[in-house]
Amino acid sequence: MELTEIVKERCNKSIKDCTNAQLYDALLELTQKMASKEESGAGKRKLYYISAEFLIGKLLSNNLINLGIYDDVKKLLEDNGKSLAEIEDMEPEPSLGNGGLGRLAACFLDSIATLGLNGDGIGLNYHYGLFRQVFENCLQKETPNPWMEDESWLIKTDVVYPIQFGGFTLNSRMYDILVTGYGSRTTRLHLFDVETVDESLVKEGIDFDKEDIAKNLTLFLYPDDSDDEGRLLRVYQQYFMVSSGARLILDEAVSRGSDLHDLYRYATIQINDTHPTMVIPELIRLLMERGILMDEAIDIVSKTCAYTNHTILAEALEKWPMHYLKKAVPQLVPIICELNNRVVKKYRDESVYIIDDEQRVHMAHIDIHYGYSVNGVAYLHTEILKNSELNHFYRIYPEKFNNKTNGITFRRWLLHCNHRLTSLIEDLIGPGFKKDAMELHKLADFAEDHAVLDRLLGVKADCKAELKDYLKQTQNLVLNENSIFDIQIKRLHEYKRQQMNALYVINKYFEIKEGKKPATPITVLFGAKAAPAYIIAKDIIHLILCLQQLINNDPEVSPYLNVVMVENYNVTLAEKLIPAADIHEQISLASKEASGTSNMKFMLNGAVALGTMDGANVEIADLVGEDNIYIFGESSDTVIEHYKKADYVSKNYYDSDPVIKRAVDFIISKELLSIGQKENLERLYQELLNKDWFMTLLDLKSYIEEKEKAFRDYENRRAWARKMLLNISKAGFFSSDRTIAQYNEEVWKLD
Ligand code: 26Q
Repeated sequence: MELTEIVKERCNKSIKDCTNAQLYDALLELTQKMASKEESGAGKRKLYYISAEFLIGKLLSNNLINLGIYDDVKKLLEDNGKSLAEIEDMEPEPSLGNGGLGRLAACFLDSIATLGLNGDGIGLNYHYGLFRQVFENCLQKETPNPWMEDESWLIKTDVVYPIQFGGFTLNSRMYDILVTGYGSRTTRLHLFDVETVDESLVKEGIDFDKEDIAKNLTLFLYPDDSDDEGRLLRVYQQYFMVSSGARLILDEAVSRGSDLHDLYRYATIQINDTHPTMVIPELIRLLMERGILMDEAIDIVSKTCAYTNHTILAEALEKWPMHYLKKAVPQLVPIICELNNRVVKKYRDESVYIIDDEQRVHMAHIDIHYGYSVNGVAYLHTEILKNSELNHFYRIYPEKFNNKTNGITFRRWLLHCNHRLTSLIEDLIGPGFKKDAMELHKLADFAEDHAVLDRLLGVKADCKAELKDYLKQTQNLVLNENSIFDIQIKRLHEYKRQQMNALYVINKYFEIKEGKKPATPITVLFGAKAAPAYIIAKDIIHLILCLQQLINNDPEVSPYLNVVMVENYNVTLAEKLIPAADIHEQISLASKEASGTSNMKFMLNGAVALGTMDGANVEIADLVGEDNIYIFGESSDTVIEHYKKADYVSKNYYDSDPVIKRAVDFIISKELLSIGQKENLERLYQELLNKDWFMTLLDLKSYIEEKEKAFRDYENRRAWARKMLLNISKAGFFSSDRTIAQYNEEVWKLD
C-alpha cells in the first residue's frame, strides 16, 4: 500500500509511530496523487459552474470513498493501532457557503465528476469562510472560521490575472481543489484569491475595515447586505470572481481551438443564482477587447450562459444601485446600459427592464434576457416562476424556462455519513444502488418483512446513540437516545419558520405541565446560523436557546421534552444529525422554499418528513404517498392569494384562538424573561403579533395537529419502520446524478 511509502518518505517512520496530524497530511498527499491521475478533460465543450458558494465539507473520507480505497485505508490504519475517524477529526471544514445553494454546488461537482463530464467549478477562496457561531447568554456571536492550513486541499497554481476595478488593479491567483467522482474521474474547483489579502485586518469578532478592498476582498463570505460598505464589498467580490473566471474560460477555449466567435461551442456557463451575473457583461467586454463587435459579442455570450434561480423572495433578488457599479466596475456600466437599451427598445413592459426608474440594476433580468436557459430547482418552484414571479419574462421567452429538481450526492449523504444503513441496504439489494440510485426501489420488496424492519429500527437506534455520544463529547449536550429525534436544521430565516417549531415546543411544555405527557419523550433539535445583521432571525435563536435552558432544567418537563440547539451548525454536524433523525421538519410557508435539499438527505436516511406542500416536499409527497409523510398547512395558491390581497392579519389568529394566544404570550412570560433579554423577546413577540410576514400563526394549529399525529404513529414501531423503508426506497430520484444528467441532456449538451 502506497500510504506506507508516503509516510516513510515524509516522516521517516512507520504508520504506527506517526501522529494523527502526520497521517492526515500523508493521506492528503495519497488522495491527491490518485485523484490527479484520473483527471477528465476530454470533449470540446466544457461546463463552468460558477458560484459564490461551494459548501464542500470535509474532503478526506469522501475522497477515500470515491477513490475506492476507504476500506483498505481504514483496515491498514486499524492494523497499526490508528483510527480513521480520529484522523478525520483533524480536518478543518471549509465553510465556503451559507446553506442550500452552496451545498448544492458541491453535490453537483461530485456528480459532474462521477458522470465523467467535462466540467469545473469557479468560485472564491474565502479565508474565513462564513463566520463560526458561538452561543453566549443565549445569543449568537460571530467569530472568524479559519480553515486553511499549511497543508490543505488547495493547490496553488501559476495562473494569475490582473483584475481592474474603478481606480485600482488587484492580482487574482487561482487555487485548485481536486474533486473526485465515484469510481471515476476527477474535476477541479478553481478558487480565486486576491494576492494582497491580509488576515490581520480582522479585529474584534468578524469586524474588519470594509473599505480596504485590496486586503479584505477574500476574507469572508459576506452573508448579508445590511450596510452600504458591505453591499459594495459584495460587488467587488462578485466582479473579482467573474472577471477571473471569464479570463480562464476564454484562455481554455482558445487553447482547445476556439477562435472565440464560436465560444459557445467550447464553453457553457451555469450561473448559480444572480451572484455571478456580471460574468455576462464582463465576457461581452472581454470579447470586444479582443476585436469582436458588440452585436456579435452579445450573441455569443447569450448562447453561452444559463441561469438557475434559487429564490422567490423578492427581497433576496439582487438589485445593485447603479452608483455602486460606477464606483467599483465602471468598465461594465456602458455595457449594462446598452443591454438595457436593447430591452427598452423591444419591450414596453417596464417590469422586464434591467435598469429601473430608481437606477437599480436587476441582475436576474440580465440573466434572463442574455442567457439561453432559465431554470427553477423544484417542480413547484419552476411553476411559480413561470406563472407568477417571472411571468412577464415567461411570456417573452417560454422556450428558455425549464425545471431541474435539485438532488444530493448519495456518496456523502449515505455511503459516507451512514455506514450502518449502507451495509444494511447492501445486504438486502446488493451494491448496485451505489452507482444507480434508482435501484433503491428494490427495498420496497421488504416493506412487510418484519426482520428487515426490525433491523432498520436497530440501525436508527445505533445512529441516535452515536449522535448522543458525539454531541456530549463535542458540545457537552445531553440527549435522551430513547426519545423521538425531531430535527430542523437549515439557515435561520423567518420563511423557514423555526419560530413555528418553537411555538409548538411552548405548547407541549404547557400540555406536560397540565399532565398530558407524551407516550415517548420528544427531543426537538435545531441547528441554524442567522446572518449577522438579521435581527429577527437572531431573536428566534435567542428564543430557542432560552426555551432550551428553561425546559431542560425543569424536572417536571424534561423527562418528556427536550430542546437542543447545536452550536455552529455545518456540513460535518449535518452528517451526524441526519442519520439520527426520526422526523425532519420542512415547514416553510408554502411558495417560499425554492426546493430544500436537507429534506432529500433525511428521506434517504430513513427519516419521515413533517412539512408543507412547498419546494421539493411536493415531489417527495408524490413519490412516497400520503401514508408516508406528514403534510399540513395552507397551499401555495392560497398563500399567494393572501399576499395579493394583503388580507392576512396575524392578530386575528392570536385573538381568536386561546392555544395560539397562550403560546405567543409565553415569549414574554416571566419564566422566559428571567432567562433571556427583554429587548429580543419583546421584539419577536411584537413581530409575530403585528406583522408575521411569513404567516406562522396561519398554519400553527394544523402544524400542531399533524405533529401530534406523527408522534402517535411513531408508537407503532413496525408501521413506522415501514414508512422509513418506503422513504428510502423512493429517494433515488433525488440523486444529484439524475439532476446533472438532466442538466446535461437538456441544457449543457456536452459532447
Ligand atoms: C444576496 C445578496 C446580498 C447578500 C447575500 C445574498 C444571498 C446569499 C446567499 C442570497 C441568497 C443566498 C443563498 C440562497 C440559498 O441557499 N438558496 C437555497 O438554494 C437551495 C438550492 O437550490 C434551495 O434548495 C433552497 O430552497 C434555497 O433557499
